Amino acid sequence: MRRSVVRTLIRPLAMAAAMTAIPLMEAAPVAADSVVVGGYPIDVSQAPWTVALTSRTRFGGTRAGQFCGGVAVTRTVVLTAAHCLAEEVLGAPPDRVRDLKVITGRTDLLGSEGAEIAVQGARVNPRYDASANSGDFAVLTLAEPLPQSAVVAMASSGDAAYAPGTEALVSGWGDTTGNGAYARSLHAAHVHVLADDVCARAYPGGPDGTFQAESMLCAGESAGGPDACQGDSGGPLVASGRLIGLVSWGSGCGRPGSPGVYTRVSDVLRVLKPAAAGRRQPHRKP
Ligand code: 4AZ
Repeated sequence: MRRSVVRTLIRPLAMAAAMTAIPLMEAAPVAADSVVVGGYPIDVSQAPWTVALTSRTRFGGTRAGQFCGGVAVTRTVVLTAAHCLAEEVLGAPPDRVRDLKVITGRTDLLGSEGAEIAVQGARVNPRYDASANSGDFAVLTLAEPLPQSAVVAMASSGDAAYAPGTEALVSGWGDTTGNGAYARSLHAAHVHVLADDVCARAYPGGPDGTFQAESMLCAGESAGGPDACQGDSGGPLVASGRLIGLVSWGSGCGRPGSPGVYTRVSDVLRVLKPAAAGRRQPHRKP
């Protein structure tokens, strides 16, 4: 039986830190029954689309201000989770956080490789529902372009990469233990895409949250183990060389029967497409 624990939903690193200051009875046992989140260190060149979302003024410099992940989908566009940009996290709307940056091409957050690029604009999905945690994505525009080699293609709906059983890689600088051990160096874990009915049975509603197949997918291992965790939010889940998910939520980390839940990237495309199509229309003279 799954223990009833405080939800670890919608809590990027900053919110988790804020919450540990609150002596919630249920807060302590989070992930105490989980195995170690079974990832391994990688070099950023193995998942070059992975970026760190940072603000040193808000989160301090010990981990270069990293508080969420993100993924480059064009040379100037990074996707992240909507919940990463919530006012409870940033303390202000994202356009008021002056040093909001992405770090690209850097394995060790405290190293100097790669580049730090300012976020010029941030748009939270207008259909994001924080209470259901659905539509959990935001679009960041960068002040300078990334190299094309840092960009990953998004998988459209119907792409075979979404098929249950597909092996996928999730990457980020989040918690590697489920107990607040945030990584300084980039980590990754192999997980398998799970069938929607498996995800719906894992998260049928109630305190652990509700799985919604239209806007979410879930991935993990039936024995538990490898999984995304706090601080990885907004980061990429890539299968067959294409982006299928953004780290979004889950009950604990790496627990058997509680797979990681991801924003479904085909739904991101569905929401973004009307805007992109609008921009492509030629200007007509009256
Ligand atoms: C979080 O709080 C979080 N195990 C992210 C991913 C998962 C759980 C929690 C998935 O940001």
